[in-house]
Amino acid sequence: MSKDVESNQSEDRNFLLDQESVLTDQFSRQGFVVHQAESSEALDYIRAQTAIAAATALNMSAPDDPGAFLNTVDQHVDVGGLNNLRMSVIESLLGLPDFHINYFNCARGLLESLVGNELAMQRNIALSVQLPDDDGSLLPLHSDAWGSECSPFEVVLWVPLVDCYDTKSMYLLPPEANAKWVTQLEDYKDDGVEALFKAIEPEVTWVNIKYGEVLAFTPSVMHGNRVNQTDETRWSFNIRFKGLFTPYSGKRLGEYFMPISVRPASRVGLEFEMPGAFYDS
Ligand SMILES: O=C(O)CCC(=O)C(=O)O
Ligand SMILES: [Fe+2]
Repeated sequence: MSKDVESNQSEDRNFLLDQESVLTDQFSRQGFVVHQAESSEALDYIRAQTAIAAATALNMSAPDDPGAFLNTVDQHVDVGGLNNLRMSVIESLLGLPDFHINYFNCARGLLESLVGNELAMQRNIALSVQLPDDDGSLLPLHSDAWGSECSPFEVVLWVPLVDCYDTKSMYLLPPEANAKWVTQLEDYKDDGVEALFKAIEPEVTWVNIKYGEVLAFTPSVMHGNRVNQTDETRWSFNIRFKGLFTPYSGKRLGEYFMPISVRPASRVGLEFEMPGAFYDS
């Protein structure tokens, strides 16, 4: 092999556009990116449908101001009724044929930059509703990738329906700190995740995000939430996306994930059959 060919092969090329490189750097450094929603119509549709579904489940009429209604839903439901409300909202939203495309349209370009332009999307709708001071619906510190179900190629698109800040939001450990702390997990085997959280707490980033913005993060780093100590209710969706042709673990294509953007060259490739007479013997 000539010297030129050799050096070309070892070079790490980056043909990303400038704005893609900015997103890539942010995502690699922070483990997440917060971005303006790309379609306010799509986001408003999702919020309006969620508010209508919640009001219906609570035997109320559709609210004039969906954001204010969701933010103060603790005036209409208590901790005991919360899970039924959440499940009923999810069921209503799953009945909308255009929920998923609207959700994707909130961050189509962002996902294409961070993940790829041939994508699989989680079918189920994951919704968090966190009432003030409720310790019953917490997601303690974890990395989704620690379970055998999650592929590290997944990215979570987390969409809030209300402004989220402080303990009303969620936290993540940036990748560099995560890489350091994962080597020390063994030390916390007996004391548990609360002790681990206390140890990493000074290094976590709390995501400050307003309605109108979306968050994309890698669930391979440690993250979670705490008791919501604000006096407002958090409403957020978390739905996963991954490159269609990246490895699948427990969450399979056609079951947990569905293909949402298949390019024609891939269709040709997937449908191609080698004519029998031309097989190498
Ligand atoms: O919404 C949260 O606070 C945490 C979400 C989460 O753990 C996830 O989407 O993987
Ligand atoms: Fe998670």
